[in-house]
Amino acid sequence: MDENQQSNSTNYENKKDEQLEQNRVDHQGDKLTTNQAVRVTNTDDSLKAGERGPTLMEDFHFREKMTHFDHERIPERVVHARGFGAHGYFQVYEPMKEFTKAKFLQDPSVKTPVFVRFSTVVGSRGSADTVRDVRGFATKFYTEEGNYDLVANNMPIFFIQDAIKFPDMVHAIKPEPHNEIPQASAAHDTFWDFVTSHTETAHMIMWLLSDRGIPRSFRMMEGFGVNTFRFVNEQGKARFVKFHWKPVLGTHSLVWDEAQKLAGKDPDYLRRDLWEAIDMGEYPEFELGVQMIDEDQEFNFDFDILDPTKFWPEEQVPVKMIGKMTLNKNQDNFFAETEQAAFHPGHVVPGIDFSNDPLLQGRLFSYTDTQLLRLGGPNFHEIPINRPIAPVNNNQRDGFHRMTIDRGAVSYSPNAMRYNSPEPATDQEGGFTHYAEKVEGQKVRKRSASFQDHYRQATLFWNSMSQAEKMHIVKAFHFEVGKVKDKQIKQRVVDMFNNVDGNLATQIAQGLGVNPPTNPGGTNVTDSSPAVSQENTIRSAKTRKVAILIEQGFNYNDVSQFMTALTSAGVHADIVSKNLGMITSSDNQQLEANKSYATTTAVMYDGLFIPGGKTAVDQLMTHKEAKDFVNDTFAHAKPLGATNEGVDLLQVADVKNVVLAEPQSQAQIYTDMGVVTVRNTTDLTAFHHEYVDALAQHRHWMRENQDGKMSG
Ligand code: HDE
Repeated sequence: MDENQQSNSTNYENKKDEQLEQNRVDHQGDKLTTNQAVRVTNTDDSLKAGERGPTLMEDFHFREKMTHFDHERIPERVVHARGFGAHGYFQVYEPMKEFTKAKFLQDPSVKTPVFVRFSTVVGSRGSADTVRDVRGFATKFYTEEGNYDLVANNMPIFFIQDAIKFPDMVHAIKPEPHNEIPQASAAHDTFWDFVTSHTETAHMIMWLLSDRGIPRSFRMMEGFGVNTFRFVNEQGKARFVKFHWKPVLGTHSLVWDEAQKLAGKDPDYLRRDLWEAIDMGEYPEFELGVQMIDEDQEFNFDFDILDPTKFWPEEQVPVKMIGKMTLNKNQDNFFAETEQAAFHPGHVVPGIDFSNDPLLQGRLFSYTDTQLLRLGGPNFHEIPINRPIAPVNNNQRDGFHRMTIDRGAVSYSPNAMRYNSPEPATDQEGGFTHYAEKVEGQKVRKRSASFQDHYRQATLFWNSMSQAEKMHIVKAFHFEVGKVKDKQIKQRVVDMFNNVDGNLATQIAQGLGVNPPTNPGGTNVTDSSPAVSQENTIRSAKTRKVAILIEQGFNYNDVSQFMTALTSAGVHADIVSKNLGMITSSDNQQLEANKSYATTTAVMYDGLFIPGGKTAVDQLMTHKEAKDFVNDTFAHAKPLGATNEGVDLLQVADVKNVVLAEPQSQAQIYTDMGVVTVRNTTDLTAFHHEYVDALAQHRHWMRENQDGKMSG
């Protein structure tokens, strides 16, 4: 890379930020004004005829302040209402010329600015982050050739095959209209009535009820473009393509009990996690991958590659990693950026094109349509977060909230008065030429016979799950369908999923109090796709969060060494105690408890550590909250560590069937099912290694099913 290139690319990365900068205001040291910039002397009292008299209409400051407030809300998104955004950049690894002419996928030195919005689908804007749901993962690339939006989800398939079913599906899953219950949940009659009337949903239900439905973090979530697109190269050669985001930290999930508790303890859990990570400089990274299928291979699969209820198993169509996205800047203003961002799967650039996937085709209509209402008119592309960096030139004019001041008399095309400006571009000049796919057919309202198999990939997914993942799916059925009131619908669920796997259906029936299938069934699919199991993901302790429980008289050496070890492993710690403030150790050193039982609980952490110090541990043993901390951490299969007398707390809590360091054991480290203990030592280096390793494992599922106790 020569110096020029370097400086160009650096400039490009900053371009969106520079553009946004023109709209940013800090109000630091300014005088308060009206929207007409007239200075205001008092904003606490309205203008009255006498101190106890009526407010006067001429109080323009009151009128303006109140009117603006009255109009502050805009409609929330009809789906994906709750979301959270961040800025960053994307860099391609190597030129993708062979496959696509998209300019932002050619030069590894160019950092293309991006804005990403993560979301849940069903809940309203104020709903909890950790509900069971699909997560949206929408990325706007501000490329030199215009905006490209990759509007993805964290599951690779969808509930339905044809977009015309989307309003029905969304009506069924949203709160029931007569009483608006339940919020942000699929656990109700109308949804399962819909599911059992549409067997095409079977595969997506398996994903939704799997651990994918409750991600640990937006930073630990895969993204999938779902629909089949096309890559088109300079020569006009096209390939079918599916897009993937793979998180560098691996794909990890919460367990259901934890997700439910978090919804109450910290409804902002996922947005806070993202915000804090970026704030601390731990920039989330995602690799962009593509699966490609040549046009002449279209019919070589035992599923239709245009069917959005099917994924392309990575073992059959490998994912080629083509670049990486880094999120390195938090938004300045939630409303201006996250709330006003308008994504659209039809925002493509030359080199990326559509397929006839019927879900995609319908999506192409819906997004602009809904944004016209939500953002109040046809000029929402001018809102700073939506504005391309590339220049916008056309003859569109007027409409609500027009910002651009188009000069001159001409606003039509072609024109002679302005020498036909702005003039259509040729292919060579970067004009978008639609892929010249040959299309012919009779007008029919029909679905292709190749879309008829609704179960085989659902079986494939089930076969790919580990024992723990399978157990979580069954438990999720018990919760979701257990909440359904109509017994016939419950029975229909069992009967429908008997087509996926007889054993699964039998287990579902057990928890629902309905009949197990008389003839346990399933498809004839026996293979699996290891890539879809989260057991096979990347594991890392980096950016994880551990709670350290202390009381007066704690062992300072145990804590300080542990904290140093965590820091060097990239792990964060909170000191938790009954009360906030300074806590004194057995050797008179002080540490500040930055969290108390009142302000935090075990579900906020990835792991727990209990240091020694007899006086401290004796007190902890009398605290119900300390035992709850241990029990929840254990039940949620998270790593537990204890040194010296700290182990005593585990012994009086519900840590069952685990080998722990005994009081007489001399410096021997015991690691059993993610519980790491040691006694009678001050040298803790090896203990720290074991603990960080247990933390990197994310969860220790072998603990589940201990005397029937399960967390999921
Ligand atoms: Fe969306 N979807 N969707 N969707 N979608 C919207 O557009 C729609 C689908 C996705 O952070 C809406 O601006 C139809 C699949 C994301 O702002 C709406 C169909 C995938 C987001 C809409 C689908 C998505 C949306 C609501 C076909 C994964 C949030 C607000 C049946 C690839 C974007 C809005 C953001 C948002 C329609 C299916 C992803 C109503 C008709 C499949 C991530 O236009």
